[in-house]
Amino acid sequence: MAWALNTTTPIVAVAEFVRDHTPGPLAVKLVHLVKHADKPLLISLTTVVVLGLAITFGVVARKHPLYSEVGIVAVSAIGLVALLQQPHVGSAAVFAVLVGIPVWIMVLRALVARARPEADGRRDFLLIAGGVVVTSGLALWAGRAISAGTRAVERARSKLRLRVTAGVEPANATVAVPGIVPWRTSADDFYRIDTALVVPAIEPSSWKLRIHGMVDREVEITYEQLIARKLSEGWVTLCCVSNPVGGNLISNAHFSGVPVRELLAQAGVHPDADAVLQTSYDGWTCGTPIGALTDDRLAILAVAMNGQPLPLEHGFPVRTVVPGLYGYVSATKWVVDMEVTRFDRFQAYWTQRGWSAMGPVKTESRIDVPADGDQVPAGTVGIGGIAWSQHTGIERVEVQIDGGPWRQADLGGVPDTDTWVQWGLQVPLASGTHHAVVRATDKSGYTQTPVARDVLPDGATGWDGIVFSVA
Ligand SMILES: Nc1nc2c(c(=O)[nH]1)N[C@H]1C(S)=C(S)[C@@H](COP(=O)(O)O)O[C@H]1N2
Ligand SMILES: [Mo]
Repeated sequence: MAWALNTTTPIVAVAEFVRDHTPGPLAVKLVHLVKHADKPLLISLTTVVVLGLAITFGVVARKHPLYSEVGIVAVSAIGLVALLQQPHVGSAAVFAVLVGIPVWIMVLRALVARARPEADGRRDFLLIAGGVVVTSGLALWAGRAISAGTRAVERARSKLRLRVTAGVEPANATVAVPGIVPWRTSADDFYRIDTALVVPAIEPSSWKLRIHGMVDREVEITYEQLIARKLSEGWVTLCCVSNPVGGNLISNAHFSGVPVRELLAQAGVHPDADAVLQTSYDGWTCGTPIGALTDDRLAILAVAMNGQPLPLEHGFPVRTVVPGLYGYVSATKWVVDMEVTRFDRFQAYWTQRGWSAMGPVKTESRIDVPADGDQVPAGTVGIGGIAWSQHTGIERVEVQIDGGPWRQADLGGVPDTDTWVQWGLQVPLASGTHHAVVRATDKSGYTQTPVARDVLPDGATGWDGIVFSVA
């Protein structure tokens, strides 16, 4: 596949190898907490390590050429193993490593032989410079190849004209407390979580999805065939399982796509199957309960978000969206494969690292205003935020101030149960320090537990609280 040439490079492959072999809890820190900074960081670190090795081999080559040559072969072998573990190995990258080994060794031999024995300092310099040039060249080539691939796909994306809408926000979605996060999240502000060190660049014309496993007949569908079908649309609030209480790994947008249920029906799912193992173009996996993909909810192969083709970092050209489930068990970006199977037959990327196989979203609420630690003007104080219980719906939100009675907040409008809801209330408060906590009750009658639990293994619980002062 031609486009695979552009995104897989030896340096990135080694960095991804490191990522996948990092122990679970640390990997979460890397992927989820450092967020975007982890990606350039890991790639830069890998480059620095390779650079250090190149310099070391150069210096060692002067006295012990054999050691340095063995070192080069060993490091290149690690690079090759890392590359071959990638789901879409570009032949250019493999070629670069295979050709790189003899070239690097020959360059070192030539440098050692050419420099006059009495000019030791100069020879060291040449050997070190050689290593720096080799590594920098590799890193530069990697960077160029990646951005060329991304630009080509951005061009293809900008030419698409999809028959989708941006959706209309419910008239009363926004409550009268300024400072709450906007009800619709723009593509730019939408939270981003994934393991991809380099955003996959997939030409729509090369994309296809394969549905196989415990089915009567395999289904293969291209991008062109997918967007030619009738598209379903709706508002969905996506949430990350590693969103802590009060956190912002949650966003709401209008999505358009083809119901997964229709394609599964076409394939004919066997009655004893209970899971779909989804795989992304970059080899990430997740397991989704078949029930959530075949009932009447808006579980779709999404092609657009807020009326535009998906941004590359949110899964272009096609991702899965399933209301009511955390992203790590459902929302596969760059999805290319769905295997109908059973939960007792596989483990997916995060379940291998200690996270729960099942990931229904937990009912939660958050205070956006006042911000924790704020000082607000004297008089009536506006308190507000969001609450969510996707696919169950929010029935009631209550706020407790200074341990007093629970006061019911006003709720903003929602189109259905799949989105977050804004809440707000106005409270006259005396000057001084106050604390407030919030709790939501969902439409099943469940009221959020005050028991604080961490995000691992299946999502945080507890009440969000703030301390603020009134002037
Ligand atoms: N290919 C791929 N898809 C993925 C992930 C990933 O790492 N790789 N992360 C998942 C997780 S944990 C979440 S919370 C959502 C986040 O989607 P977003 O980045 O569009 O908000 O994507 C899901 N889909
Ligand atoms: Mo997530």
